[in-house]
Amino acid sequence: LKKVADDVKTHREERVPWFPKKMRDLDKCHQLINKYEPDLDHGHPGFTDPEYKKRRAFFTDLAFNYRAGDPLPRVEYTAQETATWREVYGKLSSLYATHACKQYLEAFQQLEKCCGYQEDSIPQLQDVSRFLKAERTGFQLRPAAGLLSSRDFLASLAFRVFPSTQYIRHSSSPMHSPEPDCCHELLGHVPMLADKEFAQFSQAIGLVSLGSSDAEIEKLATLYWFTIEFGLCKENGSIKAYGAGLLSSYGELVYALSNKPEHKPFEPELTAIHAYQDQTFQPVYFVAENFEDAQAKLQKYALKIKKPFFLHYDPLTCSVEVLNTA
Ligand code: TIH
Ligand code: FE2
Repeated sequence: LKKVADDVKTHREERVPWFPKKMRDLDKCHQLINKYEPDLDHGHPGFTDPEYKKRRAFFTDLAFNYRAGDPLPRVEYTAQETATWREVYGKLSSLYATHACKQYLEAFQQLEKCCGYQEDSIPQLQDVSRFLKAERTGFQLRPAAGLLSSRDFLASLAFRVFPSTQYIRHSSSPMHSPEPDCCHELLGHVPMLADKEFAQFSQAIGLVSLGSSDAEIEKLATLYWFTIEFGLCKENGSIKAYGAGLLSSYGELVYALSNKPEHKPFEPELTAIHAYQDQTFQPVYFVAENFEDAQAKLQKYALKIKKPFFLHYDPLTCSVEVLNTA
């Protein structure tokens, strides 16, 4: 089913895909890609675990019942879930000093100091969201039931809203998960969202996506994938990770910075059409000079996407103004 705009038309009366104009509209942006869920994916580590599937249904309900403005639900995690977190946290935090970019390390320290990041308990989305919003970049979290469609996911970023899953990966596979989970959000995304330049870069991709065609969304999602999820960047002559999919997977973080995969320079035109892997490790990673440069390149790329209107984001009302050029 395609959502169609009621209020934006091109000069030829072609219809522009519906898109959210204000934060509340994100309540309608929850289309899921469920091919990697434990219920449907035979390769999922939780596929044969009925207890795990039951627990996941609880988290699905939490996310679907959430509406913009509600407090983020607080969850009491089980001993087994906390044990999985402990293992992931312990293993990964031993790698960060050598593998993560400086922006990540800075934020991670802050999160340990001010936001209860530690291996003995899983941080609550509510506390983390408040920290990001009130003290760092204005980004806030919103519960997601799983992997969202690219269009809905990218649209959220335009409003500095980051959809976050709240369940944890299956205990049998702590070092890599085929789908996002709270380890991925909390250890991969959150520290980067605390960085001002990175937050701006993330919102910029989101804004470009609003009202774009399906073909453009596909390219933007690929750009998103090779930057925010699996991006590498230069730092004092060496290469570090800033992509969340790397920073939350011990296995892939080690692999990405080894000499096994290919490293290519980040060039939006080429990166946007590169094939990607969403089940195992990437065969290629793209290396940015720095976030400023990545954003400048992205803006240049965005200018070439033809849309029959201009968008202006108003941070005071958290809404986009649509200026029709037709
Ligand atoms: N593979 C990541 C992890 O193990 O944490 C999770 C994902 C990132 C992107 C898609 S799934
Ligand atoms: Fe992610």
